[in-house]
Order: sequence, then structure tokens, then C-alpha cells
Amino acid sequence: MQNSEVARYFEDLADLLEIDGANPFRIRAYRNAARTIEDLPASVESLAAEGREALMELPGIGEDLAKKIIVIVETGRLPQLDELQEKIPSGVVEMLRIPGLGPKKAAAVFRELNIETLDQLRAAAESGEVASLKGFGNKTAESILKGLDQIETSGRRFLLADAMAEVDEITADLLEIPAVGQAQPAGSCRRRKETCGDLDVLVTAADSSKVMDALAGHRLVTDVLARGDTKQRVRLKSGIELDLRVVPEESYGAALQYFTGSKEHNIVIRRRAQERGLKINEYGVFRDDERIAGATEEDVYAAVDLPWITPELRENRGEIELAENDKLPQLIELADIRGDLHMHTTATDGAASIREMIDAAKERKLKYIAITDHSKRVTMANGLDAKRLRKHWKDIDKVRSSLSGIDVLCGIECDILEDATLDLPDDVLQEADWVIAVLHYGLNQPGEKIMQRLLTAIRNPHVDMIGHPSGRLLTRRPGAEIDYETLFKAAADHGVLMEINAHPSRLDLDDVYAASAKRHGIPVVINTDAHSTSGLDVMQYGVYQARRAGLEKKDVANTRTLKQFQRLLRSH
Ligand code: DGT
Ligand code: CA
Ligand code: CA
Repeated sequence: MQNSEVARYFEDLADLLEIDGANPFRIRAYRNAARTIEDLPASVESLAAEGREALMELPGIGEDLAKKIIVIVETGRLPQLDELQEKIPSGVVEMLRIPGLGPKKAAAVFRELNIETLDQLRAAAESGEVASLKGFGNKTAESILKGLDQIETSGRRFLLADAMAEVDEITADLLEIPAVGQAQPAGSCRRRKETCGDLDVLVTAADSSKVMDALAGHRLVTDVLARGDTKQRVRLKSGIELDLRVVPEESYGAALQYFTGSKEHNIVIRRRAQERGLKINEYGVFRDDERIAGATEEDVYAAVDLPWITPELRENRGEIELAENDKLPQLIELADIRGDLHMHTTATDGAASIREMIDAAKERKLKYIAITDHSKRVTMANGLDAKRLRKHWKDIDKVRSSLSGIDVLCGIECDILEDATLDLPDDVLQEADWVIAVLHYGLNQPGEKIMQRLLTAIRNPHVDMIGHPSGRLLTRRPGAEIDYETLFKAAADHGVLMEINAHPSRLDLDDVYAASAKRHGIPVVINTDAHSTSGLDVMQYGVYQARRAGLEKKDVANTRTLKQFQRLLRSH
């Protein structure tokens, strides 16, 4: 069972208890537990197998929660949750997503009007039934209808690459307006989170109405959802929504800090301010009524005795303690990358030839690459059998021997089959310069089977790296059920490297697991998995993910020279 699944039980429990009118402290305890479990680098299932004590070492997990976790892991159920679900239909829980409709109101429409689904709620709001409820009225009914429209699009998340492309274009265009001073994206986009719920942009401007008019008329924008003196919310053609905030220059740093988040990071920063007798908000840092900081982010952090913290780390996962002790990592940068060890050509499902990929890699200043086309199981992609693969390697060899300035490895992306064997025999793999093993099929198999497959690959002496370990596709499909603790232990033992696949819909390993791989001493390799020459440009997103994991240059194997890289492979 994956951590996120276990966490889900507690999130659902908290939602239901809220509708049921339970004690807020209890509700908060469950929400905190959900987050702790979600962010845990180790498998909560393995911890549960060790027993109650092991779980109780986790922050915020007491005896009661530990017992519940064990019950969930062992039985796949939580009796308390079952009871509440009997009592409260799922449609009522969904109502909590409607802005302005809290648990009390959701409970009221359910109990007084017998409404159990969002569709019934819409009908009742339109017919006037909702408005006639005690404490509701016409205004509430209208805002419920608006909220119902909104949640059709909300809850949806967007890939970072898409979100950044849009927010960067809009920000650049706003900066062209003479009235605008500074402008910058904030929120999850600035933190380079793998998916973004909405876009946040901050500007300083002498005349905010000019900025808002320009945004309303921007080519990417379709609707203005709300507009005030300093705030505007619009919807883009892509469906994502954008929050614009216009702030005074003297508040710009404080607002940037506040709206960059994460919320969890900000809560700790605010607490530090309180401990120092200060108040911190989006307008500045104040001692009594006097503003002591706010124009720049550096000033804001300095006011709470911290160095500036890079946005990628602002998740309250230990960065504040590191900053306090002057131990913030020197995070990897795109310019540190020397090689790209995962890409395809026309031999399988790539769009460019061997020669074109090599030339494109040289243009991007890469010093070495591996060409890693698919093995035969991937029939959709015209995967290579032993005979075609050997011919393909000969072709690569011909091209590389006529080239200078870049080294090219003859590689293979070899499928780990559903029956836990590899798609190509050992005598072929042995001839490769570089072997990536991956899961493509049977991702829904039970965790034990998945682990058996991954461990078989890791124990094969010819396998160098596990590619996109979970196989997830962001916003589309979850990854395989992996026990990462076991995976990383085995990889460390056998000297197998782990990939951060930089493709924007993969970013796999994710940030939490990449950090965990580092703790296990496993070098990570960031690769593009390019299927065309322009596919080589996504390296940056993999680097962002690595930065969110706190990785430094030395933690990433393909920052080394090819000689050092190959020595690393042999030493393992
Ligand atoms: P997203 O949009 O779901 O990908 O994530 P964010 O982090 O961009 O969240 P968003 O757009 O709701 O808000 C942007 C930032 O504003 C957030 O990271 C922190 C700050 N913020 C928003 N609401 C609150 C709040 O209620 N309390 C605190 N402390 N900060 C907030
Ligand atoms: Ca946001
Ligand atoms: Ca927002």
C-alpha cells in the first residue's frame, strides 16, 4: 500500500468528521497525520510491519494513530471511516470543495433537504429551496451555483512546464506596460512544483487598472472571474486560472514571500516572527505598527534571522532548520549537467535519426549522450529484438566514429516484463555500454509483483539504472506500487543508479523519493528521455525536481565527466 493511499484514509476521515461536527482538534490531528504520511520518504507499510513503536517515532503520530495505521495496512479498512461513510454520502463530502460552503452548511443541506449529490444541490439552488433554508438566503444560493461552476475546473492540476510557459509569457507582457515596476510569478510555479493548481503573479504598478485591463485583454485569457482594486482572477484558454495581485513597492518582497508559499513553509516563518515579537504578512514585517522589512525577500528572511531560501525548498521539509544552521545545500543547476543518458531515435519511436540527435546534443553543449531505444516488448514503438539492436548499435558506432566533441554510448531501454524477466538476454545486454531497465506494462500489478520485477532488474549485473521508476504520468495515471525503501536498499547494494526522468509528465523519481535516494547514497541521473531533438530541452524540469529534492551537483551522476561517470559505474 502506498503512503498516499494510507494518507487518503485520514484525509477522508477528517472531511467526514468535519461534516459530522466533531472536535476541531481531533480533525486537525488527522489532517496532520495525513500530511506526515504523504511526505514520508520511507514506506509507512514497512514501518507498520515493524510495529506500533516504529510508527510512534513519526511526528504527530501517537498510539491511537499508530494503531489505526496498522489496521489500515493490514485490513485495507478503517472501521471508523466505514461508519461515517454509512452515515454521510460521498456527494456531501464533495460539497466541501465549493468555495464558501463549509461543513456546517453541507451538513444542513444534507439533513434538512436530503440532498446527497452535487447535481441535486444545483437543482435545489436553482429552484429556491436552498435559499429558503435557515441561514442561507438568495446570496448563498447564488454563490453555491457559482461555486459549482468553479469546481468543474478546479481540482484539476496542470503540468509545471505548461503552467510556466503561460505564466512566463504573461509576466513578460505585463512588464512591457509602462505603469508596471516589478512583476514575477509566485505560488507553486515559482517553487517549481511538478503540477500547479493555479498561477499566481505579483506586480508593482503606479496604476493597477492599466495592468488589469491588459491582463483581461491578453491573448491567453478568456474570462475575468473577479476584479477588485488590487486583485484580479482570470481564466486562461487552457483552463488554468490566474491570480494577479498588485502591491506597493515597499511590500513587494513580503508579498512575494507570502504568495510563493508554500503555506506550510509560511506558517513556520510566521511563527518565527511571533517569537521575535514581530508580525509578518503580505504587506511587510512589522514591530507594533512600524514596518521593519518588506521591500525584498532577503529583508523578510533576515527579519526572522534566516538567509534567503530558494523557492524550490520552501515546503517545510527541513529547509528552515538547514537555513538556521547555515547548512542550506548548494543546489544543482542546469549548467552542471554534462550528459544525457536516455533518448530515442527513428530506430524505435523517436522522430530524429542517430545523427540528428547527436548534432542536437552537441548544440546543447552536452559532452556525452547515450542512445537508448526501446526493447521488443514495446511493440507500439517498434521495439528492438536482439538482431535489430545489434544492427542499430553498429549504425551508432559508424556515426560516432566520424564525430568529435561528443561521446556517444550504445545503450538500450530494456523492459522489465510482467513475469519479472528482462526483455533481452544477458549476452545482448552485456554488449551494451549502458543499460536502462524500466517498467512499461503491468503497472497495476500488486506491489509484491512490482517489487519482484524491479529487484530482478537490479540484481542483473548488466543493468546500470532504473528509468522512470514508478511509470506514473502526471495528471493522468498513478505510478506502480513501489516499496522505495526496499528498492533503494537493493539499488545501493548492487550499484544501480536511479533516474529522475525530466519529461514534464513524468518527473519520476519525484522530489521526495529523489531525496530519499540521496540519503541511501544512490547517485541520481537526470535524463530527458527525448523522442525528438527538441525533447532534449526538458532537462531543466528534471533539474528543478532535483533541486526540490535538495540535490547538489555531486549527487547527480551526469554532472561528472564521462570518465568519472564510467568509473562510478565500475566502482559500484
Ligand atoms: P497550487 O496553486 O495549488 O499549485 O499551490 P500554491 O502554493 O500556488 O497555492 P495558492 O495558489 O493557493 O496560493 C499561493 C500562495 O499563497 C501559497 O503557496 C501560500 C499563500 N497562501 C494562500 N493562502 C494562504 C493561507 O490561507 N495561509 C497562508 N499562510 N498562506 C496562504
Ligand atoms: Ca497557485
Ligand atoms: Ca492562487
